[in-house]
Amino acid sequence: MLNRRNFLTAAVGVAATAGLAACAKEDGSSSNTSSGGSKTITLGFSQVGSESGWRTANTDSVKSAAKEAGYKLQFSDAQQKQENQISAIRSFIAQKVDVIAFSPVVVTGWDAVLKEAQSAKIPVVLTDRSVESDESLFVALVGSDFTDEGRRAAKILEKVLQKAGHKGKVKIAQLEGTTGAAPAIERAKGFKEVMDAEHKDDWEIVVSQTGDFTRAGGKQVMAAFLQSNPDIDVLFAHNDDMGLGAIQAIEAAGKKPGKDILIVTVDGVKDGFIAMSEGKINAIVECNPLLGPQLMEVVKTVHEGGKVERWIKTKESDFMQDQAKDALPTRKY
Ligand code: GYE
Repeated sequence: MLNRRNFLTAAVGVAATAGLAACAKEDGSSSNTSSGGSKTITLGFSQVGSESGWRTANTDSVKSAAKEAGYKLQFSDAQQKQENQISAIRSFIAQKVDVIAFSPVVVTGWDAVLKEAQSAKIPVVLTDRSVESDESLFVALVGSDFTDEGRRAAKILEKVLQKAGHKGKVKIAQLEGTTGAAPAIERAKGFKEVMDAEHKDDWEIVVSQTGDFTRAGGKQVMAAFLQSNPDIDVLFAHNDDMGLGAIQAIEAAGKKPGKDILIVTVDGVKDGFIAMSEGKINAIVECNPLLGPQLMEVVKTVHEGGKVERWIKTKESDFMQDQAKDALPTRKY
């Protein structure tokens, strides 16, 4: 996975792979030529699925940005299954697309298919999530710093606890994202980092399990958490959708979300903001899904054999409950 330490070393790999992109043009394996001599870029994009509001917004952003850029987009939805993403990538290679972009459902298991893309001289751009692979196998990542999001969640929880006047021990339930996915691993890591450094004595994660980034998962797992640990003070959900599902479970158990159980989530989708404006979520760490325009720029540069930054991040903010109502009308997703 990308981190600040290997950021620079990786830049060397970019130059090398950007060179590959140039080769792809020279040897004619990119075959889409439109009138006027300029090439229509064909982009193969393998999406994770449609598990959350974030994902829907991300898909819309990719599709509309590709259209705007005038690219031919081959879009494939993997329904949260790695094997579907691997077959989609293989089919993009067989079709000789110009560039492949994908949002890897989990971090491991990509080397073989990425090597096939490299042998076919098709550059690969990661979007949203990273992989644990040989870094020469992809040119760039367009996506957020999930470890930092985890840290931000812990920092904003400090404010939430203070505002709620919570004193003493804090029993935390964590709803994790998809097991093995970069945002699940890294959000948990960033949160724990702050917790271990600053709240070793007062905060404790008493239960932690995956809800697979879905509302249904969040609801089901939270119901089980409440059975085993009825005295939970805080819920940290790795995304809004799981938090929204958990709210239903909390209400069904006769408790008040946002009061009896303080809730911090990640993403900042509209439904999350609505729940926050109703007082049911206490704070949201924003993770921007509108990656389409930046992705299209990277695709163009890579296709032309140019250099791109290794990790392209978007600007994100944190929101407390009292900001929800004002922010709601201008939320774009
Ligand atoms: O937080 C979650 C989605 O990878 C950042 O995936 C993305 C995450 C997002 O299902 O809602």
